[in-house]
Amino acid sequence: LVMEGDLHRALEDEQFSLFYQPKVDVNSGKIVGAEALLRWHHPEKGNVSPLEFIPVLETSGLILQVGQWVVEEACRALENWSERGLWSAGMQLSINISPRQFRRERFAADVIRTLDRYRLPKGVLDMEITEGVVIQQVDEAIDTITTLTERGVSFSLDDFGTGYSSISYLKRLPVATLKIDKSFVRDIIVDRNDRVLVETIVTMGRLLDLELVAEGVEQAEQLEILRSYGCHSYQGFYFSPAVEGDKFIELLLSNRAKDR
Ligand code: G
Ligand code: G
Ligand code: NA
Ligand code: MN
Repeated sequence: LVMEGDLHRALEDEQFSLFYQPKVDVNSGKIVGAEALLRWHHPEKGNVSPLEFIPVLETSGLILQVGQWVVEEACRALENWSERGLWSAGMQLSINISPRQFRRERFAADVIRTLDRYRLPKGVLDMEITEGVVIQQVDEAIDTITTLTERGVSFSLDDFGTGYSSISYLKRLPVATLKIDKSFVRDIIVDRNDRVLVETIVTMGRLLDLELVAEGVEQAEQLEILRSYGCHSYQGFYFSPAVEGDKFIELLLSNRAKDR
């Protein structure tokens, strides 16, 4: 059982870390970005799954502080990778933004201040949101996205297809990317319905000039199908799970070696 007190201490004692899962171009096989995923190592319990502790962060309101820590940590990582020449133009790091964090009035201002403090250029940071962030107050959500887009932050609609009215949000929200949920990818080889749904999402997304990222790719044959539909990039255990910072730098180094 995850307790709120443990999470307060986790923040103070720096028990949180970010792991990074590469996003890979379906054609070149090269890393084009990554998703940062929050990890918690409890001194006695060991690693606790985000599925257990993120809901507690949400209900306690601690997600506001932890979310700001994630923004900072992502900016620090981007600064580090850029200084080492590992983060080329066009690559993006995505962070997950929870609804409560996104809806806070000062959210955009805080993010912009952090980007400025690290002197990060436009185009390096992406935010993954779900339709939960816009379920009420769509106009406010559009304002927040627009303000951050002007500072060079892009937005991805996460878990696309699993919500209640994904298509109506797509019509209104100025996002750059659709992330096809892993539940559609899992059975894509054996389930014709999933193939039809994914092909339709990719076709629609391309016609709307959106970037398409497939999640949960575990097998070469899944990747092959996604490539044939025109999906741009993918994440999944087939290439790599989320890995710690040092390991991710190794992946970036071997990625750069592919240029030579
Ligand atoms: O890799 P995985 O088990 O970490 O992720 C589980 C869930 O936790 C996913 O739904 C993911 O979006 C969410 N998650 C991971 N990191 C963060 C984070 O930094 N902030 C928020 N709000 N959610 C996150
Ligand atoms: O909700 P969100 O899409 O942010 O969650 C990402 C989740 O997907 C994380 O828990 C991450 O560990 C998980 N994940 C990443 N790649 C794969 C994969 O190839 N297969 C499965 N089953 N899960 C994956
Ligand atoms: Na995500
Ligand atoms: Mn997702």
